[in-house]
Amino acid sequence: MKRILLVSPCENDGLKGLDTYPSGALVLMGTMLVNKGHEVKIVHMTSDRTDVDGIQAIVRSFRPDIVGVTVNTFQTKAAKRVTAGVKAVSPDTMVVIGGPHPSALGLAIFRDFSHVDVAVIGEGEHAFMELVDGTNPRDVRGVCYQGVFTGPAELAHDLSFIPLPNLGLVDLHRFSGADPLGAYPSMFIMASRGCPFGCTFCNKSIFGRTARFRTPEAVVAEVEWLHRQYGIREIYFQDDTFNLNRAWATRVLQLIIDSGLNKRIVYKTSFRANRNLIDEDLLQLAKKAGVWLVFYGVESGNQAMLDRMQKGLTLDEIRRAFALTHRAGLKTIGAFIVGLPGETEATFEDTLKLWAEIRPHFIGCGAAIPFPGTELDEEVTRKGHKVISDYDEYSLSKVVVRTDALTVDQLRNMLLRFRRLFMRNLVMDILRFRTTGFLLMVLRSPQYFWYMLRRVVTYFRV
Ligand code: B12
Repeated sequence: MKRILLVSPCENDGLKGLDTYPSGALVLMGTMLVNKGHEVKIVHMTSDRTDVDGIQAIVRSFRPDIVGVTVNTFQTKAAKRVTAGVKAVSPDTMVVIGGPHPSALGLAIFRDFSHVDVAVIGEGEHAFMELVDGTNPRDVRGVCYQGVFTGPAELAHDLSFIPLPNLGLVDLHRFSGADPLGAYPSMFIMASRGCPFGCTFCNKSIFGRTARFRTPEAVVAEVEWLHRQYGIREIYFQDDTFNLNRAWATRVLQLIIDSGLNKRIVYKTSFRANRNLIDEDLLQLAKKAGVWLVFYGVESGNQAMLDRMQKGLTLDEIRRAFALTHRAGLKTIGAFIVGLPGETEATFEDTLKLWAEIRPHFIGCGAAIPFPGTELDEEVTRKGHKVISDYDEYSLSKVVVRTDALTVDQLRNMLLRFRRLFMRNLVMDILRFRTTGFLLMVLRSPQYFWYMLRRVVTYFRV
């Protein structure tokens, strides 16, 4: 039996707010380790309000054999400090990192993370179990250590090893859920892995481009478990594309209806807007299954921009998907990216026009971020368009690249303009009861109300 400490570092701009959800990676691996008889502690620095001193104190008292740290590109600053801090108080503890950031960088990760013993590259649970079992990293596929990459690990074809999550390892009430919320508490499920599309801004280094699906029965068993065991009232199917395989999606939704879980839980999910993936029957079924909100990646209102980012989508398909979804009685979020290569004043105006036409109930609107391992990163680096290249400075609230036509200040102003327009519309929609369900939810949950108020205030900081 070993003691393992798992850490999700805070974001680069500090200990602010709450984490939306517990780290899927840490809950999954923590559960697998507990099921094997190990002792596990999970710390989310933001939600648990723990700084590096706090992590060191935990290391002193818990005396972990291994510390595992999950790292996405917005967590690099704290992740480095945590790995150094652990080694400072316990040099013999093995420090392992994994997640999108090291997976995209491979061996280059050690340039920044010199206190790390092993970096797990890509899908990592099996490699981590082997490391915990004491296997020499040399014999573990998919890891980097001491200047060596052992070669890519094979992706798991059969996802039935994924256990029911042990949320007893975290304090659920310290997580806000991804907004907008349909009910609280909210939790996410990854029902499939991988995405066959090739958007230039997306990093595919974890789950690759071949989609793999959990069985609909296993997915619905997890829904039931989360509700019964932990009182979860909203589930976010955070798959890259929940509607990629129609037969599979239909079966999941039908099982939710058959088991009555559509009456007890509400759902939100990510769909792609492609004509061959969306139709009225599927949307009606989703509605019946309790789905209240559908997330669509729209990105831009200019066709040449969509083509350039290899979105594999036309403006007409986007218009059709939003119209059908609203007709089925579902709410929508449209996600937009401002500042991808090719963006000009004119393409941005096209985006605003499309937004006004499709009228999503909510928007996600962020600056283009060149994550390592993406074509976007290659392009903006080649062109010298990155104004910030230190990952420790990356955050959701910063514009880090410019385009041929636009400066960072112009892009920042465009984002602010978009967000202001959206907020004005949202207020009008609430007054016109277009988002009644959302309003009721806010009133029913005072905790969420305060959270939303804070979000509105920070929304305009770009
Ligand atoms: C769910 C999700 C979210 C959720 C919740 C995330 C959470 N609490 O875990 C929400 C909605 C909050 C979210 C938000 C964002 N996300 Co997100 N999200 C995802 C998504 C779809 C799945 C992540 C997940 O849970 N997977 C399931 C778990 C099991 O997989 P995993 O975390 O990758 O872990 C595996 C390996 O990475 C590895 N591993 C990970 N950590 C560790 C640690 C150790 C010690 C070891 C050994 C192994 C290991 O092993 C795990 C098991 O195989 C991924 C895309 C994807 N398909 O991977 C994007 C992804 C992680 N998100 C991404 C981004 C960009 C964002 C946003 C910035 C989007 C935005 N513009 O708002 C925000 C900001 C997040 C933040 N604050 O930092 C990027 C990150 C890119 C990067 N280089 O960092 C991804 C990869 C999408 C992409 N393809 O570009 N996201």
